[in-house]
Amino acid sequence: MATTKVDPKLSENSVAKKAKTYQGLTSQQLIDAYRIMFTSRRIDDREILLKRQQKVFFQISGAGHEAVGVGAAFALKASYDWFYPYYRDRALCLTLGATPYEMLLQGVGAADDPSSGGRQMPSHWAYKRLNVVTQSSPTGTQILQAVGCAEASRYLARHPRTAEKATGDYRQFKEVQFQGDEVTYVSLGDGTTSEGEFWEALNVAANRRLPVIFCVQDNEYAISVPVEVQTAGGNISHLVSGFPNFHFEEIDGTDPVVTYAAFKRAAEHCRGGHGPAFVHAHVIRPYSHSLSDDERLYRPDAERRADAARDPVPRLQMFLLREGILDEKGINKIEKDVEDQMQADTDRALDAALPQPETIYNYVYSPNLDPTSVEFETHPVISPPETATDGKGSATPNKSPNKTMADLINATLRDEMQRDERIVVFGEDVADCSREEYIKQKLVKGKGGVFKLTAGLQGQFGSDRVFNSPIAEASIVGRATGMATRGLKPVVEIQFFDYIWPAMMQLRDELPTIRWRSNNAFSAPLVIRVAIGGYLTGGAIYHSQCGESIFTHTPGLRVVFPSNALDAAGLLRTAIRCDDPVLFLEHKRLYRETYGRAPYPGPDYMVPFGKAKIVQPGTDLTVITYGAVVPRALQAAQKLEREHHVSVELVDLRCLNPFDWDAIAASVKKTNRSLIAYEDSLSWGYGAEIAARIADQLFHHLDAPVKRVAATDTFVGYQPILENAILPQSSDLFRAMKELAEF
Ligand SMILES: Cc1ncc(C[n+]2csc(CCOP(=O)(O)OP(=O)(O)O)c2C)c(N)n1
Ligand SMILES: [Mg+2]
Repeated sequence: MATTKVDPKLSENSVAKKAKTYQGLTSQQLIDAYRIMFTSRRIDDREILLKRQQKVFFQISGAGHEAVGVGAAFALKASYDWFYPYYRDRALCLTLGATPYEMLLQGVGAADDPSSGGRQMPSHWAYKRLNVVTQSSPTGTQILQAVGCAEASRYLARHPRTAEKATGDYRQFKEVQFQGDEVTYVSLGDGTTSEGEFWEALNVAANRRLPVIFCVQDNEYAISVPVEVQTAGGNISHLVSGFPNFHFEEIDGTDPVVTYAAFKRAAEHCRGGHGPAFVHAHVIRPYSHSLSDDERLYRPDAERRADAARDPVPRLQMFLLREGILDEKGINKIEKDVEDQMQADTDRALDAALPQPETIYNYVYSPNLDPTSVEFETHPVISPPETATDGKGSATPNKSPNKTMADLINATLRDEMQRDERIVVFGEDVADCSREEYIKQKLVKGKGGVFKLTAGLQGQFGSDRVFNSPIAEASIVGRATGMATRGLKPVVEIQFFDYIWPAMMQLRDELPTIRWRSNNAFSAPLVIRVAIGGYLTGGAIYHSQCGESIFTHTPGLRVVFPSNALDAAGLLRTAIRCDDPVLFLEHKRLYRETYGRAPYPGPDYMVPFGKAKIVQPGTDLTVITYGAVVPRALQAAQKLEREHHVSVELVDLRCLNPFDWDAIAASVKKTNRSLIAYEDSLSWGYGAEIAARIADQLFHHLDAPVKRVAATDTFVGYQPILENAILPQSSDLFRAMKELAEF
């Protein structure tokens, strides 16, 4: 925190008032508060000037929100507590220890901008050393992550060994720190309380009594939309007051002393383990929403004048004068110091080196651990049948050594959880039984997932590590992201791919962007297991969808789609041990299929990402596919061989991002014909990209057009006649292969 020792000659009154404190804040702290608040406002003014000179490219101010930031930061601890601020939190960040120079570096987009290396707009704070976690632009996405961060604090306090350094996987690169009683601060505007994720977050925080302080900075506007349009009844405090376990404060957030006192009480409640806190701070917005907005279009002068009368910066100045803490000279000295420093910082920032174009690919993925490398390539170690794991415990006698994909995923989860205490598993219905006593009293057997993939994990590892979540997919992914940012390894489940969409903001704008947008300061490696796909006979629209291309179209996310039990085990282990976020797609139809069963390949079996498998070699044409189309294509290929002596090379991609271009190219160069088959609807599907690349890069090797077989451009119907017509069948594949061979 910046401190100003005021010359006693300039401010004799301050000496006289030295002993007095203000809700625990000393005179010197109030002087510091003024310096910081004035600095914050002047950085905004400087950025506005620089924007007009086209030296910065965007500006959004913290004006009017300075007092709440300073008061909150005084009550909390930098580099100890955790912070998920939003863009108006300039003064909070300055108080925690960020410098004006660092902020100006972000404004100009400098290479050394510590928040993002020139990748994010100004006021998108991230200061690793201060535990200020990288911030994005979508309103409200930070809230669930903050909840996850608080959950991580709780977990680490209960499982301290988890924080120890380990080698041989992502843990080597993920330092974990915790204090035991740290709190997580998260802030948002009044308008942002309209987002569903806000309510999901309050619900979880209340229910789990998490040490998180929600700070709603209510300036009564969300761009041009006033608070009464956002919030039923116009006061968010009234709406949230029914949540249990909370400590509530509704305060004048233009007063740093009032704010400090409120945050002290809030932090005490959280640190004591009583639950979360909610601080509703009434503030003002003296500048327009951002420099792209002109509030005179929707706010009359009188309203703006009324706001200005509550401006926290002149108010604190008056307070200091009135209390005799500073005199006019003292104020002038502070302000001049700030202005001089600002000029020097601005000059320096404008001279700072800019990021170079060749750096754009840095930190899309982990620079430390490459999941395509040989480190992730191991061989199966098969136990004799009588001791092989059957997915329900390693010692259970076992008739056949061949296990289903469901069994091997379950067994892999068990072994990995055994090996790495940072793994937590949660999602809808994943626990055996939330009411533990029913299990303990042997009244029930337990569920463990609607497909039973997580069966027995809660029993073996306890309810801290395996637990149910509310039906709130954004909360599953958002909380997991917060936990992973802190160093845990959540392996969460989305029950059906068809219901992944509430989590889409987290999946598109948050999780995969964290490493890149923070220039590698933060990362959130985790695994999201998702049951996907059709061929269910009766699954209909909402239990049969694919849609993987939406996620392979998202940089920063690894996407895996195994077709058999052995690959599922090996790829899941790679997903867990690697240092990137992974979407692990499990085909429901394959969970218990006879095709592709295998013995458990042992506790270290891994398949590297981006390595296709040649399911059968061939010479006449190449079929590139994955997932549940693999067994259907194999059946078609075998029939074609039998009946027409056409030799098909069948390539199972196994991993969709990264994918094995080398294997595709080698095969197409050999056969000169290619068919891409996928279960998703045809147009814009995953195979479209593969087809385009083959056409582009292998044109001279082709003897026939690049063909595709996929689902129709419809949804999946319930009646089996419809489902069969919609999803690609073995007969469709047979026909297409035959045509291609005859071309
Ligand atoms: C999900 C999402 N929708 C819309 C926007 C555009 N947007 C940016 S700030 C904002 C208003 C936010 O208002 P409020 O939460 O009251 O915060 P304030 O700016 O007033 O501090 C909007 C609509 C966005 N960034 N994210
Ligand atoms: Mg607002």
